[in-house]
Amino acid sequence: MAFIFDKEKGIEVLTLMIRSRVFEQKIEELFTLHKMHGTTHLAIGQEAVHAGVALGIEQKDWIVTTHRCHGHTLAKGSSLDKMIAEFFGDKRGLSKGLGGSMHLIDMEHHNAGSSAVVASGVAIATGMALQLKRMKSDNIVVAFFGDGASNRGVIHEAMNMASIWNLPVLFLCEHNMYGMSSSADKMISVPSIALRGDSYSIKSESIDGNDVELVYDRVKSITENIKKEGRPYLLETLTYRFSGHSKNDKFLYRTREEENVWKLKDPIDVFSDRLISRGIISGSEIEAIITSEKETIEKIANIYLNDHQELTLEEAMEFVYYKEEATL
Ligand SMILES: Cc1ncc(C[n+]2csc(CCOP(=O)(O)OP(=O)(O)O)c2C)c(N)n1
Repeated sequence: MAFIFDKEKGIEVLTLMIRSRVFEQKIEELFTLHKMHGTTHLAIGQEAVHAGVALGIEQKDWIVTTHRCHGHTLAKGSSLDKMIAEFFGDKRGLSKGLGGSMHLIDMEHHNAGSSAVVASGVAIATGMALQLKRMKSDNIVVAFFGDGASNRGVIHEAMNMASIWNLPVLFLCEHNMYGMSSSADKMISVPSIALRGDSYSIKSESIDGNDVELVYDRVKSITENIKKEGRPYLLETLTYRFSGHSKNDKFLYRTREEENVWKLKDPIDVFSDRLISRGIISGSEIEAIITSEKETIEKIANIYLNDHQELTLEEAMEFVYYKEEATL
């Protein structure tokens, strides 16, 4: 792999990936201890996709995420503080404590949010791309979706429309090998989801989603092309969900051997080893980053554990029936 990041950027990217990992480990702990309620979908193992995409697009480019949205949201720039508050159902949270883990929205950071309805975000993203085109904006929208979602009709309709209307949308398939307990190789009719772009005359490719520099490099160049040509693109990133589908997953649908093969491709280990071999950072410096990130997250979590503030019913109703129109 070519040298993509310099020392400063390399350490920034590694720190972001570590932050995402330790954040999700803490969230898992808090859900297990019943300090947080509802359910949660972790993306441990998929951090290279989140960091690579968020850094490969521009700050004013939009993302629309999925039920597995923590990593996308963090990488796009949302505050850890507001995210953790949201998970606690606290009114200082990103969605004022009304959304929880699956419904994170942050318009300030050009994140139009996520939904529990699988694949629905792709239609929203395509509509946003239409509006951006009408506004003659030169920004794009990234529509995240999973391998399971790739079989839903709405994605096919969205790709067809994006193609005939020349919309600036990057269809970003985060192929983590499973849709709940269903293995992708038993559920998908083509050897590569990228091939589905051909049906809609959309250029596409499939890449290693555990290589953050590769994801960054491809997303940067694809985004520039979408802006230049005004055509959509389908990028499939191959990765693996180390976490369960949601809390209480017993992993009965896959083997420990398979997991161990993927553990050798852990995106954080791969990138750490690469930075160490380039002489950019040492193993003990990486350990220090992990410790510092854990301490920061621990401190923030303790604030909301000890001081819980919910919206009143009146405030919640006012928020739900929000009168101002959202603008792109
Ligand atoms: C329309 C719809 N159908 C089914 C579900 C139940 N469901 C939640 S997540 C999920 C699997 C999605 O798999 P994938 O798109 O691969 O994303 P991943 O969970 O792997 O990130 C399903 C079927 C849902 N939330 N919405």
